[in-house]
Amino acid sequence: MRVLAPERRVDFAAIRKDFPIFQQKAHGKPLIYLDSTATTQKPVAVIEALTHYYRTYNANIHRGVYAIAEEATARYEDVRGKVARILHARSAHEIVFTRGTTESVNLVSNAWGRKNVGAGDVIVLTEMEHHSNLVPWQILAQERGATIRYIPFDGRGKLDLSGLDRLLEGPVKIVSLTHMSNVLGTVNPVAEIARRAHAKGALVFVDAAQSLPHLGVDVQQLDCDFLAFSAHKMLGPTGTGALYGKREHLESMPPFLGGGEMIREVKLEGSTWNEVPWKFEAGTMNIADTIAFGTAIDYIEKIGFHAIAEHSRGLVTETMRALGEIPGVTIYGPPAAERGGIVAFTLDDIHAHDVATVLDHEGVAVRAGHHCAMPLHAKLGVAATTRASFYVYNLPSDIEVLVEGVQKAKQVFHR
Ligand code: C6P
Repeated sequence: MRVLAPERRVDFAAIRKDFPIFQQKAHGKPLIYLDSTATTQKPVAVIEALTHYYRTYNANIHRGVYAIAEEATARYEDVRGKVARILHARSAHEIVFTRGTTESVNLVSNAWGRKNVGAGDVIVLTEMEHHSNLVPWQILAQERGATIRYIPFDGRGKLDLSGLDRLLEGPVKIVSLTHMSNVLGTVNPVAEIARRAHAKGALVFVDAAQSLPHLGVDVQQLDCDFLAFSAHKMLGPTGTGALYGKREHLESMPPFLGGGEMIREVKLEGSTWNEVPWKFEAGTMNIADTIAFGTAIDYIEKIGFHAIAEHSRGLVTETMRALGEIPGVTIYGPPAAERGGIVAFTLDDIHAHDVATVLDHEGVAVRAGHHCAMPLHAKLGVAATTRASFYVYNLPSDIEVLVEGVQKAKQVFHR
């Protein structure tokens, strides 16, 4: 990766060359990957970190006293420190490795939720949540006899906070919300919501699956109690991610999964737990992928979250302008200046899957459907949207191909 030195301007065209997948063709055309919200592509450094682990120091962590086991343990724990650094956590003890955002939500809804949420209690979510930050809370509420209240979506792209104080009245135990919508790109005012929730005695859980990769986050500035993200959405491998939790919460929670390594002492009569965060890391963890995620963090830090956010904003601005000029295109969500690198749209009454199929034949990979946000789509009044999303390897030329493809879809379906 080359970063142009004095002006600190990032050469995104050079960055693209670090991603081997772009040497592939799709339907004989150059691959234009516009589905980074689903998962990002991986730079060669991350792919090599995986093979380097398996080739040279593959061993289980926290167990062996031999050299390669100690190296694996040190490198795995080193990533915990990197995650704490990018999140601005107070300590690496506040970082629990998980399989990703979904598992992090389930960890808290089970371990914290079963201890702290009872009959008649209230959980506050929003109408723009991904199913991963909705279904686990629904399961908890059903099991405990709690109720869920939803911060409404204003229909144009933002949360309607006018009734928030009323929603926070009574035995509200937790407010859980997305920092950045995976459909609209909307960036929610989490710090303000956290301040108002804390004033009423509720905890705040932040789904940062999209915001961390696109904008960077600061857990102390947000003052959230928990925060979840997935490594695979920020250049890392699949199957790993993390939960941030304020240490006092993690310490007061019972374990989520039982098994090896999460214990201090096991007797036939009962067991005691390891200290945090290892209390929540039962069994053999995803060692290789977590270590390679550390390489992804190094790569991202060289670019800088600020540069990534600026780059995405530029691409989104141009996409919204160019798509907006095509008759029949409806773009959902707030103006470009108020969103991350995501643009969801419909084209006349052509089904989103049909639009995506035409684009696929042009080499353009976009996602079509409800994007695991069915309640949000119900609010938008559409069953499905076509979604283009960007990351560090996308260039303005990708938008030209996207726009030509959408025009072609219009012709194909004779509208
Ligand atoms: N959204 C998308 O295409 P996992 O699957 O655990 O890594 O992430 C779940 C998740 C949670 N919250 C938000 C805001 C998300 O965007 C996602 C994943 C992908 O939109 C896959 S459905």
